[in-house]
Amino acid sequence: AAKKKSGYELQTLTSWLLRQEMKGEIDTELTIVMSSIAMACKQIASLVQRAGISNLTGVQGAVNIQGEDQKKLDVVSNEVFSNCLRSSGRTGIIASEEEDVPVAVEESYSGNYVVVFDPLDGSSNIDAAVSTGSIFGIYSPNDECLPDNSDDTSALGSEEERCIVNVCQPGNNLLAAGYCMYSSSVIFVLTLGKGVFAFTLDPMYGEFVLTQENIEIPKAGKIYSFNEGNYQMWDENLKKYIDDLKDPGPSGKPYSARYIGSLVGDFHRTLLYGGIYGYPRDAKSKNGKLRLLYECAPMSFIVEQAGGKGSDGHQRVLDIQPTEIHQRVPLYIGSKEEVEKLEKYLA
Ligand code: AHM
Ligand code: MG
Repeated sequence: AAKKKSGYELQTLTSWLLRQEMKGEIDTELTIVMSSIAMACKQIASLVQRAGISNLTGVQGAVNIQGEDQKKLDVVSNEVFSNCLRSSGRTGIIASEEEDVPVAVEESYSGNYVVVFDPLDGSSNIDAAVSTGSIFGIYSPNDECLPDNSDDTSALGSEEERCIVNVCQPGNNLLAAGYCMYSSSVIFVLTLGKGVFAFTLDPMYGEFVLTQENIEIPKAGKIYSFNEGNYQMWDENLKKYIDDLKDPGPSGKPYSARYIGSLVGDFHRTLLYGGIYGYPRDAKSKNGKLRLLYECAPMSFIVEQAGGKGSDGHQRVLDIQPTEIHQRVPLYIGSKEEVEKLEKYLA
């Protein structure tokens, strides 16, 4: 279970990051990228909280590349995230769930890191003030593909191709990943590849304060989180798995169902309480709904850092080599034993 920070020593995200830098866990550049992401999350938190007041509820009128209605807040959050990353001066390429293709940051502001993000996940919940979140992952440039300044870069094809190649990296290459949940508290969860840390936004000071260190997900947990409205369209072996979870068995206690419909909220609960979250493939959506780059890979990196598992039902999500930027994959994520049990049913 997660250790709670106790005592009087308050550590802000900024001072924690600087400490990681001093320890040599991250370089200055990455520290700056992380701070700019935290800044974006604070701005989005405030936009989400005031949405009903400032007329930011409802749809924008546009449809994104994936055929989904964009909410006003999807569009604004995307701008906030991408502006913060650009002005950090440390990102080279940014890729968003809400944009058609990844883009190179203009030269004068450009740095090295490749950042993928979903600026506002679960936005169907927004108009009812239910939890939402932002998700991000940070990669190094894919060296084979990045031109160095002196070389002729024409062999690399268009800039768009260069960006896509740099973004299509397997989750195994992630340097850092995290999310920010906009809920009854605003919580920023982060891994730099050495454990998972959570920071809570103190609304009084506007600072993220370290509240949990080295979070460990319970090995097992009796909560499942699936959109069971899709049950009829699921594969038979998945139906059998879910049916068995509902069987009270000798203990007389079946699993409990919890589903918000916001990956960040459903994942955060799973991380702390244990259990399993799933977004399966079904008869209509052969690869499920969630995006490998912006949702499944970052969350899988975090869950593994907490001792859990992230799987597409057959293999580690982090091992999947993306072939398209908006690629979808089925996702089963959570406590190690629960994900392994599910994999046995699907085998
Ligand atoms: P979004 O990125 O368009 O918000 O969609 C992703 C969301 C996840 O947060 C959530 O887990 C899932 O979609 C819920 O989908 P459904 O409504 O089909 O259950
Ligand atoms: Mg999303």
